[in-house]
Amino acid sequence: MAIFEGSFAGTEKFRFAMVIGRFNDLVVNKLMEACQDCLKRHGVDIDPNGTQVDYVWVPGSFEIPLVSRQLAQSGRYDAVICLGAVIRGQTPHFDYVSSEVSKGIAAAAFQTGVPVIFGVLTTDTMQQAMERAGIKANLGWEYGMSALEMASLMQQIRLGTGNGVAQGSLASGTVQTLTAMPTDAVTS
Ligand code: INI
Repeated sequence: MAIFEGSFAGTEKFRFAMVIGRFNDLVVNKLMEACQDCLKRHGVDIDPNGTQVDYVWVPGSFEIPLVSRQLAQSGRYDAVICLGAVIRGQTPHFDYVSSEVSKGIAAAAFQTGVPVIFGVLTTDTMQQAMERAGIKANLGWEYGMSALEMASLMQQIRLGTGNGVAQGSLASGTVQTLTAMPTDAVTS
Protein backbone atom coordinates (compact mmCIF):
# COMPACT_ATOMS: atom_id res chain seq x y z
CA MET A 1 0.00 0.00 0.00
CA ALA A 2 1.10 3.62 -0.26
CA ILE A 3 0.76 7.04 1.27
CA PHE A 4 -0.92 9.63 -0.93
CA GLU A 5 0.15 13.15 -0.08
CA GLY A 6 0.40 16.12 -2.40
CA SER A 7 3.89 17.46 -3.05
CA PHE A 8 5.00 20.96 -4.05
CA ALA A 9 7.51 19.83 -6.67
CA GLY A 10 7.13 19.09 -10.35
CA THR A 11 4.67 21.93 -10.73
CA GLU A 12 5.68 22.93 -14.25
CA LYS A 13 3.21 20.43 -15.72
CA PHE A 14 0.17 21.77 -13.91
CA ARG A 15 -2.35 24.27 -15.19
CA PHE A 16 -4.46 26.51 -13.02
CA ALA A 17 -7.38 28.86 -13.49
CA MET A 18 -7.75 31.76 -11.11
CA VAL A 19 -11.29 33.16 -10.80
CA ILE A 20 -11.23 36.60 -9.23
CA GLY A 21 -14.20 38.63 -7.99
CA ARG A 22 -13.72 42.38 -8.57
CA PHE A 23 -15.92 43.42 -5.63
CA ASN A 24 -13.76 44.73 -2.74
CA ASP A 25 -10.85 44.83 -5.17
CA LEU A 26 -8.52 46.46 -2.63
CA VAL A 27 -8.60 43.19 -0.69
CA VAL A 28 -8.89 40.80 -3.59
CA ASN A 29 -5.91 42.22 -5.49
CA LYS A 30 -3.77 41.62 -2.40
CA LEU A 31 -4.97 38.02 -2.20
CA MET A 32 -4.17 37.55 -5.87
CA GLU A 33 -0.66 38.97 -5.51
CA ALA A 34 0.18 36.60 -2.66
CA CYS A 35 -1.32 33.66 -4.51
CA GLN A 36 0.74 34.49 -7.61
CA ASP A 37 3.86 34.87 -5.46
CA CYS A 38 3.28 31.43 -3.95
CA LEU A 39 2.77 29.75 -7.32
CA LYS A 40 5.77 31.54 -8.85
CA ARG A 41 8.10 30.58 -5.99
CA HIS A 42 7.04 26.97 -6.47
CA GLY A 43 8.01 26.99 -10.13
CA VAL A 44 4.74 27.94 -11.83
CA ASP A 45 4.84 30.35 -14.77
CA ILE A 46 2.22 32.90 -13.67
CA ASP A 47 2.41 35.04 -16.82
CA PRO A 48 -1.10 35.39 -18.27
CA ASN A 49 0.49 34.97 -21.71
CA GLY A 50 2.20 31.78 -20.57
CA THR A 51 0.91 28.23 -20.50
CA GLN A 52 0.16 27.59 -16.84
CA VAL A 53 -2.27 30.12 -15.37
CA ASP A 54 -5.44 31.61 -16.86
CA TYR A 55 -7.03 34.58 -15.05
CA VAL A 56 -10.79 34.96 -15.17
CA TRP A 57 -12.39 38.12 -13.75
CA VAL A 58 -16.00 38.17 -12.54
CA PRO A 59 -18.06 41.05 -11.05
CA GLY A 60 -18.30 39.66 -7.52
CA SER A 61 -18.13 36.53 -5.40
CA PHE A 62 -21.69 35.55 -6.27
CA GLU A 63 -20.57 34.88 -9.86
CA ILE A 64 -17.61 32.69 -8.83
CA PRO A 65 -19.43 29.32 -8.54
CA LEU A 66 -20.86 29.33 -12.08
CA VAL A 67 -17.58 30.31 -13.68
CA SER A 68 -15.39 28.04 -11.56
CA ARG A 69 -17.62 25.06 -12.36
CA GLN A 70 -17.45 25.82 -16.09
CA LEU A 71 -13.66 26.07 -15.94
CA ALA A 72 -13.29 22.89 -13.87
CA GLN A 73 -15.58 21.03 -16.25
CA SER A 74 -13.49 22.05 -19.26
CA GLY A 75 -10.81 19.50 -18.34
CA ARG A 76 -8.10 22.08 -19.00
CA TYR A 77 -7.03 22.66 -15.39
CA ASP A 78 -5.51 20.68 -12.55
CA ALA A 79 -7.06 23.08 -10.03
CA VAL A 80 -9.24 26.18 -10.02
CA ILE A 81 -8.47 28.89 -7.46
CA CYS A 82 -11.36 31.16 -6.44
CA LEU A 83 -10.51 34.54 -4.92
CA GLY A 84 -13.01 36.97 -3.46
CA ALA A 85 -13.90 39.02 -0.40
CA VAL A 86 -17.36 39.19 1.13
CA ILE A 87 -17.58 41.83 3.83
CA ARG A 88 -20.61 42.22 6.08
CA GLY A 89 -22.47 45.48 5.57
CA GLN A 90 -25.69 46.84 6.99
CA THR A 91 -27.89 44.59 4.83
CA PRO A 92 -28.50 40.82 4.64
CA HIS A 93 -26.70 40.79 1.26
CA PHE A 94 -23.58 39.40 2.96
CA ASP A 95 -25.43 36.29 4.13
CA TYR A 96 -26.87 35.53 0.71
CA VAL A 97 -23.60 36.03 -1.13
CA SER A 98 -21.37 34.17 1.36
CA SER A 99 -23.74 31.24 1.65
CA GLU A 100 -24.10 30.84 -2.12
CA VAL A 101 -20.41 31.19 -2.87
CA SER A 102 -19.30 28.60 -0.31
CA LYS A 103 -21.93 26.06 -1.36
CA GLY A 104 -21.34 26.77 -5.04
CA ILE A 105 -17.60 26.32 -4.88
CA ALA A 106 -17.96 23.02 -3.00
CA ALA A 107 -20.49 21.85 -5.59
CA ALA A 108 -18.19 22.81 -8.48
CA ALA A 109 -15.47 20.56 -7.06
CA PHE A 110 -17.78 17.64 -6.28
CA GLN A 111 -19.49 17.78 -9.63
CA THR A 112 -16.32 17.90 -11.71
CA GLY A 113 -13.71 15.99 -9.69
CA VAL A 114 -11.34 18.95 -10.03
CA PRO A 115 -10.02 20.74 -6.91
CA VAL A 116 -11.71 24.13 -6.58
CA ILE A 117 -9.98 26.19 -3.90
CA PHE A 118 -12.16 28.27 -1.58
CA GLY A 119 -10.17 31.50 -1.45
CA VAL A 120 -13.04 33.77 -0.54
CA LEU A 121 -12.67 35.79 2.65
CA THR A 122 -15.85 36.29 4.67
CA THR A 123 -15.38 38.91 7.37
CA ASP A 124 -17.41 41.33 9.46
CA THR A 125 -15.28 44.37 8.63
CA MET A 126 -12.88 45.72 6.04
CA GLN A 127 -10.22 45.84 8.78
CA GLN A 128 -10.55 42.08 9.36
CA ALA A 129 -10.36 41.46 5.61
CA MET A 130 -7.20 43.57 5.24
CA GLU A 131 -5.61 41.78 8.19
CA ARG A 132 -6.04 38.52 6.25
CA ALA A 133 -4.90 40.06 2.97
CA GLY A 134 -1.57 41.52 3.95
CA ILE A 135 -1.63 43.53 7.18
CA LYS A 136 -1.06 40.51 9.45
CA ALA A 137 -0.96 37.55 7.09
CA ASN A 138 -1.97 37.05 3.51
CA LEU A 139 -4.21 34.06 2.97
CA GLY A 140 -3.64 34.32 -0.79
CA TRP A 141 -0.40 32.44 -0.18
CA GLU A 142 -2.27 29.60 1.59
CA TYR A 143 -4.75 29.38 -1.28
CA GLY A 144 -1.84 28.93 -3.70
CA MET A 145 -0.37 26.21 -1.49
CA SER A 146 -3.72 24.44 -1.34
CA ALA A 147 -3.99 24.50 -5.14
CA LEU A 148 -0.49 23.05 -5.58
CA GLU A 149 -1.07 20.36 -2.98
CA MET A 150 -4.47 19.33 -4.33
CA ALA A 151 -3.33 19.30 -7.97
CA SER A 152 -0.50 16.96 -6.97
CA LEU A 153 -2.64 14.79 -4.71
CA MET A 154 -5.39 14.31 -7.30
CA GLN A 155 -2.81 13.37 -9.87
CA GLN A 156 -1.33 10.75 -7.55
CA ILE A 157 -4.78 9.32 -6.93
CA ARG A 158 -5.51 9.22 -10.67
CA LEU A 159 -2.22 7.46 -11.36
CA GLY A 160 -2.56 5.19 -8.34
CA THR A 161 1.00 6.01 -7.31
CA GLY A 162 1.42 7.46 -3.85
CA ASN A 163 4.55 9.17 -2.55
CA GLY A 164 5.13 10.52 -6.05
CA VAL A 165 6.35 13.75 -7.56
CA ALA A 166 4.29 15.03 -10.45
CA GLN A 167 5.07 13.22 -13.69
CA GLY A 168 2.42 14.51 -16.03
CA SER A 169 -0.72 16.52 -15.88
CA LEU A 170 -4.33 16.24 -16.74
CA ALA A 171 -4.15 19.58 -18.47
CA SER A 172 -1.17 18.57 -20.59
CA GLY A 173 -3.13 15.60 -21.89
CA THR A 174 -0.66 12.99 -20.58
CA VAL A 175 -3.14 11.61 -18.06
CA GLN A 176 -6.37 10.39 -19.58
CA THR A 177 -7.91 8.44 -16.76
CA LEU A 178 -9.84 10.99 -14.72
CA THR A 179 -13.43 9.95 -14.27
CA ALA A 180 -15.53 12.92 -13.16
CA MET A 181 -18.24 12.26 -10.62
CA PRO A 182 -21.70 12.25 -12.19
CA THR A 183 -23.28 15.66 -11.99
CA ASP A 184 -26.26 14.26 -10.05
CA ALA A 185 -23.94 13.09 -7.28
CA VAL A 186 -24.58 16.34 -5.42
CA THR A 187 -28.21 16.93 -4.67
CA SER A 188 -28.16 20.10 -2.57
N1 INI B 1 -19.63 40.68 -3.80
C1 INI B 1 -18.50 40.38 -3.15
O1 INI B 1 -17.61 39.73 -3.72
N2 INI B 1 -18.32 40.79 -1.88
C2 INI B 1 -19.27 41.49 -1.19
O2 INI B 1 -19.04 41.86 -0.02
C3 INI B 1 -20.48 41.81 -1.85
N3 INI B 1 -21.51 42.53 -1.16
O3 INI B 1 -21.42 42.69 0.07
O4 INI B 1 -22.46 43.00 -1.74
C4 INI B 1 -20.64 41.38 -3.20
N4 INI B 1 -21.76 41.66 -3.88
C5 INI B 1 -21.86 41.53 -5.31
C6 INI B 1 -22.25 40.14 -5.73
O5 INI B 1 -21.18 39.23 -5.54
C7 INI B 1 -22.65 40.08 -7.20
O6 INI B 1 -21.55 40.46 -8.00
C8 INI B 1 -23.83 41.00 -7.53
O7 INI B 1 -24.91 40.78 -6.65
C9 INI B 1 -24.31 40.76 -8.98
O8 INI B 1 -24.78 39.43 -9.14
